[in-house]
Amino acid sequence: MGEPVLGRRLMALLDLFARHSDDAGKLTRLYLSPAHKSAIAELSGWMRAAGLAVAVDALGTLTGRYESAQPGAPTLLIGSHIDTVRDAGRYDGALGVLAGLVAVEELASRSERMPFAIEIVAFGDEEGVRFPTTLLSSRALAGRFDSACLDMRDAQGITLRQALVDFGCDPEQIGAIARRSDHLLGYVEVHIEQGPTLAEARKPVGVVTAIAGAKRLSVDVIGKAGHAGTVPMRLRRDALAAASEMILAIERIARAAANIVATVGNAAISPGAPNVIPGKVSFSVDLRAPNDADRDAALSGISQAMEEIARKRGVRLESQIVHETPAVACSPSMTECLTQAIRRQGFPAPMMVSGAGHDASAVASLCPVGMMFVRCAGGISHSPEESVTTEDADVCVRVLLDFLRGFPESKIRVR
Ligand code: HGY
Ligand code: MN
Ligand code: MN
Repeated sequence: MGEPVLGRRLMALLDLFARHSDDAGKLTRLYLSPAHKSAIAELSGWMRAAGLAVAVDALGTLTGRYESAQPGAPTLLIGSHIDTVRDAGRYDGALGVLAGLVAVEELASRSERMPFAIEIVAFGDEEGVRFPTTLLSSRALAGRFDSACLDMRDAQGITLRQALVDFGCDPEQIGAIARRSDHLLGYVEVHIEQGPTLAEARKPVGVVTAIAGAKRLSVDVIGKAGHAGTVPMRLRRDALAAASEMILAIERIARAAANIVATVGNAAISPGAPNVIPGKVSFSVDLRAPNDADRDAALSGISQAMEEIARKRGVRLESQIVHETPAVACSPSMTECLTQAIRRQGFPAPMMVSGAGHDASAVASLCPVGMMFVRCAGGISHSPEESVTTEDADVCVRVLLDFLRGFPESKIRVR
């Protein structure tokens, strides 16, 4: 295998891109934050330098368009997200956007045009860390933006609507983001696996056949605050003790099921003083399964258990579903094209189901989606220890180029 020139370029861009963070000393890039703003400014410059036409939509999604040799040709989208979790790794999301950019840079350097246009898409909200929902930008692209989200507030009480205005976007233009499916060939997302399968199998890339569905709950447990020194234990309605029992019940129910994962990743205690019995606890529940029926069965068990605990402890339970993404199958033809490109590049193409959610889940309602996973060390992700090798970065760009050059003429028609 020759010098990993394309891999080196991709890793260099990823290292530069990782500087755009809202937290000193670690990588946190929240939706519509100053880091998001500076990230799309730098990415726009790289896109323009490669000859792409750049645009930012009303939700802050950045796109870079590389025209086809044929006017009016359909468009292939290549994208992922550029927001991150808190104290994140630098490859989750950004890898898929920048791998697409490096591939188009290579085409442009050879003045090579495809029989379709290519648009690199950098979605601003996939993680759903800042606002209590997720996939905002990709759902809007698919014409499924829920305007009720505009009134959602972040931890500082800022509404999505205000955050968009502060970012320089016009919420009134969100409806214009939706794409027409008849001009799209499909959407390809290159993403780190975020699991150990490829690392254990010693394979650089894999092909995703399906993406697990997810439901997110926002749970409030309302008890009664009181003096830590004077309220007898038998008279307490301790919101934190009740929430803790609920969280252990959630873990027990998920462990008992074969293919369920449940996570309580966020919790807030109020009033939050060491000498005050907690009056209210709010926590998130992230619930996933490869199929929606199993996930919903687990959700029903969890809801019953929480209600029983609330009754027993005399606290009030308020639980609402704040986000739902159905399990999604990737397009068999896009999957086949990716598989063939991987094999032409001389690598095995293991088929995989993604336990992590991705923008492809939202875009799948708009056009055929395909996903390629890239090995990450130990499967570690959502952590600064997340890492990818230059050689695997090189493989993913070369496979992407092969996929583009080998995209079957028969599929290149305006649907
Ligand atoms: O949570 C997820 O699965 C994705 O990383 N946002
Ligand atoms: Mn991701
Ligand atoms: Mn992620």
